[in-house]
Amino acid sequence: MAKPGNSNKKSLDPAVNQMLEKARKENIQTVWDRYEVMLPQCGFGDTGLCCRHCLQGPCRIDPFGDGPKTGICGATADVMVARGLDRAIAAGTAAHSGHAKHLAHTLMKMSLDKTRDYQIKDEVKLKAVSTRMGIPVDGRLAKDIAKDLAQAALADFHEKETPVMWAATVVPEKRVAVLKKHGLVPKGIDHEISEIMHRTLYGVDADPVNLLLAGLRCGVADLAGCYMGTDLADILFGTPSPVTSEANLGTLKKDWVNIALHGHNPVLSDILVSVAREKQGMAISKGAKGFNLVGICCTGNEIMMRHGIPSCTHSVSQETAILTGAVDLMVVDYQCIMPSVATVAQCMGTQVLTTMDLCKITGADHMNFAEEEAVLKAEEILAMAAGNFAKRKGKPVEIPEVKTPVVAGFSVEAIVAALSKLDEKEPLKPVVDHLKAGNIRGVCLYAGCNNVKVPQDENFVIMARKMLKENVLILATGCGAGALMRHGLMDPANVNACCGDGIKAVLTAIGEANGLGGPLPPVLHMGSCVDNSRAVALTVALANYLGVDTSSLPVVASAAEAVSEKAVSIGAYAVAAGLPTHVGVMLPVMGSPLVVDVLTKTVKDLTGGYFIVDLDPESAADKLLAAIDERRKGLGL
Ligand code: NFS
Ligand code: SF4
Repeated sequence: MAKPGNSNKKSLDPAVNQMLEKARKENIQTVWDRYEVMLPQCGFGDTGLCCRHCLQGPCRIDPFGDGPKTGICGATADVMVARGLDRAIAAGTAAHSGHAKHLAHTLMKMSLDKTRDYQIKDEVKLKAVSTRMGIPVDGRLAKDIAKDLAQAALADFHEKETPVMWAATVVPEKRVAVLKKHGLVPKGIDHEISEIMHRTLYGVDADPVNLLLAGLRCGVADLAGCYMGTDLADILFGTPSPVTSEANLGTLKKDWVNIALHGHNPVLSDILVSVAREKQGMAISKGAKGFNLVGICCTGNEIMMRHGIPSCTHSVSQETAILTGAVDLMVVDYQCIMPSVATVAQCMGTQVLTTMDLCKITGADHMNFAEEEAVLKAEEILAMAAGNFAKRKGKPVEIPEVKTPVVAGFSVEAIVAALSKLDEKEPLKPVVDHLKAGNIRGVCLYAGCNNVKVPQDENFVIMARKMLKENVLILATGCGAGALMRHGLMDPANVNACCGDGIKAVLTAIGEANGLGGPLPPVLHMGSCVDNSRAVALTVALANYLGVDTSSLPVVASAAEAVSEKAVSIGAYAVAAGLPTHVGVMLPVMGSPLVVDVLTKTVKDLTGGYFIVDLDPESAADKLLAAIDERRKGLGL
């Protein structure tokens, strides 16, 4: 066993490093220690050349020596790699759309009065989305519209005559035509996921290109799941608008009942935020100054975007929140929750509470959360946390004094509203004018996770800083947003130091037109991972305004430190949408030169998008800048 926390450069974040030092002293293992003992990782798995899809396996292919060149069934390296990638895309799609389906059920329960704890917070968006779905809205009660919309959402999961509406109605017509031409329009979200499971079964699809096309189509289904997740969350919990907050472990407060909300779906976290605000007395009665809710990962993004709740940490460093000893309760729903949080929590005497039946963790407590009694459950959770505080009170904690100011909340609606202060009739015109003038060279979205294989935040920070100097407008979501916020890139005070003159002028003009007395932050926080849909929506709005397809725009994306299969499925839809898409860690595809060639080159002829795999942030940024310039040229700019 390696010694815990042998500190080579593990994170760029000083707060994280401080906690890792504490872990080392107290002999508590973290993700970095477990990574070290895992090395060297298996080369077959690393390159995608191992298959366990049937009981004759496991099979592995030797790409270099005299070992096997096919699996026992005859599957080639190309087939193995393509099958593996497809299953990752299907898993990612299942997660995003599972989150969306959950929200559709919440909306349905609300509209049928099965729960009174949820309301329609954004009726304008309810009507806009419903209209897009062909649901009549005029003269109807919001609840009735909501019921139809929930039904339409649920209908998008199974195979039906019409395509998946959350895909077909959210991209430009030109893009729909491209997708149709190549058979990339999904018929049903669950249908595409299950078809991937079918075709990657022992003895089914053995044509790597056919497999990859199905993977891309499933990627488009993933866009639908994400888009639906964003739409329904905005309707139920409000569409974000700019809000100030803070990030990093320094947002935990010694004398407060600290509750860390971790996971993804606002169905639980949003209610907890509102109930905690009303029930501060529960915390005060236990000798605390009140409840201090903080977010981790994407649930953190959801409640930061809508309520300004601070984010305490993200992704690979989630254990460090518990290592402070100051968290009284970590409440999780699903996705990206390392099972190790329960182990670290046991060492620190912290309670972890799982809340969804599909995500229980040994060592954590479980309480099933249901919309029917959401407020009641929220009160129980708050009481649990307050009780834990009473036991913790007076005991030593170590909270790193590190936090950064954040301005978040940049939904497309908020961006358009801000731009309309510059041009009321054509809000997108100022952006397009700046694009033409070169003040905005292009747009780059940073998304996805932090990966233990990369010094935490390094790829994101190096790339974003470089591209800001090159006048690229930067959008961010997920734990990519987390990385950039923890390094000050969502603090307007850093615009001067970080941005090129062009982008500085743009951010300042928008900020001042909106009465902020200064610029917008260098990086615009668009939300959680499902909210990558917001970046797609902005791209589509620009494409429609210019009358071009999305693949013509100088817009690129990067999952610079990707981990989850969700990042893979998002990458698939970014490519299907026509975007050059960078991945900053190795994808398990290198064992098939054919698959690599299709993903990085051939697919460009189909969708206009393609993958760029580059582990070096400097050269990755250069490649994205080159892709931006190529597209500018294509547009005659
Ligand atoms: Ni996206 Fe968000 Fe974070 Fe990665 Fe996980 S929380 S859904 S998968 S780790 S960005
Ligand atoms: Fe081996 Fe083929 Fe079975 Fe995969 S499906 S484990 S390659 S025999």
